[in-house]
Amino acid sequence: MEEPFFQEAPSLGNQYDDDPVLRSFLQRVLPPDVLWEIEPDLRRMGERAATDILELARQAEAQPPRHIPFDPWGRRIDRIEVSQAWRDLDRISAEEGLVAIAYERQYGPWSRLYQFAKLYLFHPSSALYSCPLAMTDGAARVVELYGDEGLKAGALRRLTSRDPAFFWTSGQWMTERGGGSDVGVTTTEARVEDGGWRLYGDKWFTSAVTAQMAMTLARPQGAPAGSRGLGLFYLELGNPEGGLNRIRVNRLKDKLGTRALPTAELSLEGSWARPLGGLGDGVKKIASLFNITRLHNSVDAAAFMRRGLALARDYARKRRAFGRLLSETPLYLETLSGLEVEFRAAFALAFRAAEVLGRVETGKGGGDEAKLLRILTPLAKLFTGKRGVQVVGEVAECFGGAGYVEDTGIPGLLRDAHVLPIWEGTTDVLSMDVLRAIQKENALGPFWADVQARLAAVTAAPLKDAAKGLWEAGSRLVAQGEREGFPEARMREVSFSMARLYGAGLLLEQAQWDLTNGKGRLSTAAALRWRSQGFGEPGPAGPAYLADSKGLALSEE
Ligand code: MFK
Repeated sequence: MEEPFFQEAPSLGNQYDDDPVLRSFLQRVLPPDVLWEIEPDLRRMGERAATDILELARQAEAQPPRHIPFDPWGRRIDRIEVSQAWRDLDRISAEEGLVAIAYERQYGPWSRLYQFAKLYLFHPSSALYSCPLAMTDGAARVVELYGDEGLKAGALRRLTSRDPAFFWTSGQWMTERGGGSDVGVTTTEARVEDGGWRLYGDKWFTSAVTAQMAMTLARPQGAPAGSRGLGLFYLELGNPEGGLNRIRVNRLKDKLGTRALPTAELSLEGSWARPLGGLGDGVKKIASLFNITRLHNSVDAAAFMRRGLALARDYARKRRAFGRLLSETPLYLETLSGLEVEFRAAFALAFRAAEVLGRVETGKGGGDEAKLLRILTPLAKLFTGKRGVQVVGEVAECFGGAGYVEDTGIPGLLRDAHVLPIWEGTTDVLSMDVLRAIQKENALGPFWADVQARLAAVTAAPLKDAAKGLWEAGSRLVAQGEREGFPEARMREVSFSMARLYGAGLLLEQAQWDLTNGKGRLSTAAALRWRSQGFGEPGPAGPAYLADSKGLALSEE
């Protein structure tokens, strides 16, 4: 009798060794002695991400958090029960220095790249423990910028500790019922009571509610409306008696994905808090936090794409259909290669932004680099988040029906990826942030100068024409913006064009370096294929065009 047919599950190897894109990028940008020092650690994380950490993530997903509002005797306790695996992920995050590396700055401006490379390996195996770490990192940056000496000696040391018993994570409570985007309408009030500040109001999306502290926005009594009247406040979740700091947990959200991550609706009922850096300009201050979390989001998006591709690639070598392996099927390979090119562009953008962040925050980048970072952050976030969902969706299809079956793990990946374009600002909000960066910070000039610097360095024969074409397309886009300004209605299109243009420059730069170093066939193919997608200048957005858009959007003739 013929053997019954079973499909073989895809498996993961060492996630560092199996990632030529990451390794080649690090070889290009890091000084050799830095790479030599950190590589064993990355390789170790690459192994753990495919073994013990991955197993903890599976366990954490299988045991989602629970809200226990009352004790058996009727007292309100609002305890959040999480799995042992979730607690282990917290311990490992501290031990591995996933936040600490960035603040120890042992490798100066390259510490950020080291940290983000490690997080990129960790994230897709972490059941989104990467989310509390992103907020912890952002909170550490805010304390570094605006905190007083007490907070620096207290909270900052904890947020950046490698000792699991001392390590704290931080939440970031920005969203209220009035919205996650229009933060200026925050209604939580800060009142002076008992010689300090107490907060009253509701917070609608508070992830990582098991953190020890949080950064939040509140309007001091009598302060003006709008974002300038808001203050940025630090608070601790616990009180000295072992209960909560006058915080009521109304419920945990039942989310599409990120199921291991406790996200709550909270009421602050007089929670003790401290303002950071004076009372006003809350949105401006919290921007230093969400600019960090937005970069985490970008790196996480690239990491999800890469994980999906690693699984699909392994599957292609095992799965037979129509008498041949998928890895011998031209159309399947074409589809996968297109996804790989998307991933490479997303990776390049996210890690370039991380590289610039490292330079700016260690004082190595000048004013123009700060402006470059200002615009790269929303560009990287909006582009990678959106493309992350698309690539992971395609990956699910690569598995056929198996990609739709829960315990293969693929649906979980797809659900989790969907948070990327939403969390820390939607695609439209970020497109408007690109406009803000252009109009308020004059960031278009430094952006274009940086693209040009990359293109000017491309000298290898197979790449030169592409670089020239890009230069021309980029010049037209920038000239149009400088001449006419960019209309709000076209900002998504403009932002994606800018992201694709910048990504193209980065892919060419990597290909040039690879060719100079005796490799580069694939990075050349990736750069040329990416380039061939084109970068149209945005069309006009006059009244007739906008009226048609509205009619189509709202189905109004
Ligand atoms: C991982 C799992 C997660 C679980 C599920 C989560 C689901 C999602 C839950 C959520 O709700 S996430 C939503 C997170 N929300 C955001 O990320 C905020 C989105 N909104 C924005 O980013 C808006 O653009 C913003 C609130 C900043 C706009 O506010 P305003 O009141 O219109 O601000 P305005 O006047 O433009 O800016 C105020 C100041 O901040 C200005 O400085 P000045 O006072 O000097 O003029 C701005 O330049 C500055 N600013 C704004 N954005 C900035 C910035 N500075 C630096 N970087 C930026 N990005």
